[in-house]
Amino acid sequence: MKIEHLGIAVKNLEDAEKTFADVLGAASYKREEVESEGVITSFFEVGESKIELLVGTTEESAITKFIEKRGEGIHHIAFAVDDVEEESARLEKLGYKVLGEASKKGADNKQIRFLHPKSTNGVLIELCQEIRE
Ligand code: CMX
Repeated sequence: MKIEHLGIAVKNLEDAEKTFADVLGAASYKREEVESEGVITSFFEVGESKIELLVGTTEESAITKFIEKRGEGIHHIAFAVDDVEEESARLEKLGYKVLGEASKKGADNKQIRFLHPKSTNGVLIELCQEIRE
């Protein structure tokens, strides 16, 4: 439906929050830890989309590994979808490598699922659906 957010892997959250607040002219509106993913996130609004800064909190965190291997930078693109399970099934059927057995709860009240970057031109794609209570 739209680019929900761009995920950026950073080494130091405070420093990166200052940089992006300077660039965007507005401060981060929230920080949220996603313990199951080993990350702390920090969000900025950019029009109808967001920037999500991500710092790893454990050695096993995908963000820690990403930074070790590739350095800081754009980590993923998240597309807003109406139904994450439906979209995952559609893409799996088309032969894309959809990660995990099912969607899981991510930051910012989203149900999320990833497509492996090796099946999508080297770009990690997150499908994310707003959780409707
Ligand atoms: N973008 C592009 N390529 C990436 C990548 C990324 N973000 N992360 C890893 N890769 C590459 C690696 O460099 C490696 O490439 P080579 O084989 O050429 O060296 C390859 O993918 C495999 O990397 P790996 O470290 O062995 O990782 P896995 O295959 O086990 O898993 C991945 C890779 C991308 C699915 C996983 O590391 C990941 O990032 N999962 C998403 C976790 C995440 O972002 N959680 C935060 C959620 C917060 C929220 O939004 O709610």
